[in-house]
Amino acid sequence: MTENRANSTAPVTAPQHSVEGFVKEFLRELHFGQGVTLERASVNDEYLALARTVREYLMARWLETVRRQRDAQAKSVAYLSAEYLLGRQLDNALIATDMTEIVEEGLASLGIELSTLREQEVEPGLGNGGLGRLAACFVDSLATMSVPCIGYGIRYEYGIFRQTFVDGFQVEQADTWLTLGAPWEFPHPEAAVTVHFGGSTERYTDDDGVERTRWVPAWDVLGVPYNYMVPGYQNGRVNTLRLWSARATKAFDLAIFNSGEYVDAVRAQTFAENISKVLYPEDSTPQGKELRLQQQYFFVACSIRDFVDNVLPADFDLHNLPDRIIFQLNDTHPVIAVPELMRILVDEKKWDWDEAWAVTQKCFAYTCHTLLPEALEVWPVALLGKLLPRHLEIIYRINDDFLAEVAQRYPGDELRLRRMSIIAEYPERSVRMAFLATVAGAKVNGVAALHSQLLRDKVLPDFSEYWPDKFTNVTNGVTPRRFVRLANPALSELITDAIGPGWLTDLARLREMEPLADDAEFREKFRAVKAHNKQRLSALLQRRDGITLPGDAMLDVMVKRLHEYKRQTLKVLHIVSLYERIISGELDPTSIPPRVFAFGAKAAPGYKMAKQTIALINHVGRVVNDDPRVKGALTVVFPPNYNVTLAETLIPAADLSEQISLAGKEASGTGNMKFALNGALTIGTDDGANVEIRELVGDENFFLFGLVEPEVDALVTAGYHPSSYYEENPTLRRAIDRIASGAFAGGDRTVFEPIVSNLLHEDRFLVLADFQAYLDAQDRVDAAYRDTEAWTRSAILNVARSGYFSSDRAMWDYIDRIWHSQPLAAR
Ligand code: 26W
Repeated sequence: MTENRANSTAPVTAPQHSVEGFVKEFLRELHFGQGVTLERASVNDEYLALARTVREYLMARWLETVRRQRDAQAKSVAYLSAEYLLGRQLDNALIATDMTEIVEEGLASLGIELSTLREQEVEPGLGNGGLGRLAACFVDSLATMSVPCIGYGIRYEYGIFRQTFVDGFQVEQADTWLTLGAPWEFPHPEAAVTVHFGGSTERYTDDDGVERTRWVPAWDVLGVPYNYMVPGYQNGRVNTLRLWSARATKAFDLAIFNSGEYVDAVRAQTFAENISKVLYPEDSTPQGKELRLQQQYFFVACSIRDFVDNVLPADFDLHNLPDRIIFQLNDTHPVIAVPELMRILVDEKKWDWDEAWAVTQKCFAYTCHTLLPEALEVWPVALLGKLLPRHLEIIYRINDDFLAEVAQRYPGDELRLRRMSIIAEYPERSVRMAFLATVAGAKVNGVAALHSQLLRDKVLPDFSEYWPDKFTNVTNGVTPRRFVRLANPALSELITDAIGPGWLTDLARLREMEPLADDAEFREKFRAVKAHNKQRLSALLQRRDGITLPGDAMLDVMVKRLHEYKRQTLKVLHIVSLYERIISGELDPTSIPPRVFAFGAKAAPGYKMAKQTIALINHVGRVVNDDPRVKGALTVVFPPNYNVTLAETLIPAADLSEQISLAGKEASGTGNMKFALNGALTIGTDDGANVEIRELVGDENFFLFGLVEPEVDALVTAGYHPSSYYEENPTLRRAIDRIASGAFAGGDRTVFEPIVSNLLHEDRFLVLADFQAYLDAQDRVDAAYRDTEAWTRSAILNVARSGYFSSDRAMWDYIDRIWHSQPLAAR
């Protein structure tokens, strides 16, 4: 039957790659897909028809890629990530298929502008920040490199909240990204898998007389897969991203419906479907909420089930699993996959424990994305045991075996056992997910050189001593397709004119541009690109938010999640200090280059200090922008709802990239890479990937300031007293006093009092200690900016020397150091 079907399958062919072919297909989609005529079509009708037309061009490639991967049975990467911050799909698909011109022309012939339809797309914001965007860059690279990969995650019905400002304060709104239609997804309800929760475990003797355990769950949900295309860049490949959506199971409702409790049954349905309802907006402070653990187990259980039952051939011997798969754990969020695979092998497949553990240990690798101790996930044993009783038993057994091994290597070292135990006893008995991932993973990596070093030395020192070879570094990267080609077409054209198009898949080739930094004509063109991008940004902000940018100013940008360790407050103090020095007559505003300070940042809804900081930026902005004494010299803008789409217009326009986290706190950063690749200079601390950026672009093209990590450590150990900086530095004191005076809150001293008193009495992230160094570095920025030719030269060198930060390179590093998989042979 299957044989016959395979033989009789007609080849799937894409529509004709021409303007006429496109127009025909587009109108067909409009008529038969949307059910409207061109005269009556809304912008949304046209957008949906366009999206469906473009995906038809990808379809043949997708089916072919899946078939080839199946045939080859090559080792695949399963990227397990609770977040994918994809950004808009349309333009990326057009670039991947090289269709932009055809589509532009075809639509124009119908009187439609492509740019209007582009703006209709609501981006899928299924992630919080860097970690989610990294996952999206990685799957893009793997598709472009023809490496077999499935991305697994959650199809949240509501992604990261939409941010609005009311009187300068953040107000969150639900992100209803699905309401106008979701043309990029392919739901497969028929392929749903069942996931169990709760209940208890019981011992029994199997047919062979072996004592075994089984899980008797209490309730279950269905996971419905939604497939998304991940097109490689003009290489004919399309990989799959499979996101899971929760539905109530039939059995579940039947039981309750039959009991006559109709309303309860419907409520139970809602309960099940809650699991994939909303993305947790917390970035770096895990909340330990039951629903979050449900989400984690839900998507991981669906994914492993899917891989074992659907991706592998029916007769596959699971002893060979490590030859076919590596599950890459994107932070600790999917780590519950470890006991899940053990449960399948031991309880369902009836393997011996040791046999199962040997295989499991080869199937996982773990990436850590943080250094903040409070960001390391722990799950209370009480909660985990209630939701996943069998998994808890398995974790205990893994821990017992592991600690027995450690005890053998370090006899009598009780303290070490306590330190290394996967189970923490204080303040509450709980499972340390990072430890579980480290014990189970074949490899553990950090995301920048400095981070990987600190991970070994500070976060997991006992483990790196125990398994020195387990630890490795892979510095993050970003996809040049989205963050240069798509976001910055003008620069892309300039680069391609200069060195040819090869750089887009081999970013190291940007080096070939280096000599052009000394070519006056090229510098002129480079500046024209920047100016063009600033105009484009200016037009967008006017349209989007009614924000007017001044004509000719340095664009100084800080965009990232709002977090104390990232130190947006330090930037505010810089602005307030300049403002205060100008209005007090100390600083002549015409003596400094005019600057626009642009911010973009969402705060976790429950993070008070972060939300206050947002309000402070907005309030400072209002006062500064309205004061004629600084008009033209200082402008503060903070467009709400910073997301991937806004980043794509903001980053290419930037002159200065603010990367000012406290040294030793930012694991890597990836925004820093996007800015450098788009020709901004960085002002930054010696932190995360800033270290590597500076090494590559050169000291003279980077504004370094601030304490280095060992100095931070020493200062904190010695006892840090922020108020002494306040007392000893009049510039700092005047800036803080101005905030404290209520000058930015209509005279009300209470509004920003928490920020002021936090800075003076706690200042966990050493803002005051780095203040003067930051101001001095900003003076160097001003001086450098005045020499236009030298600045442009530095900007060009930033682009030319940042090719290392391609996510393609990062993927090769994962392949070499962690996965040991191979790209599919070229056709
Ligand atoms: C609620 C729990 C939680 C904890 C951590 C949610 C999300 C996180 C993420 C790890 C936060 C995050 O995005 N981390 C960032 O990951 C980037 C990609 O590696 C790095 O570049 C950033 O430095 C790191 O902060």
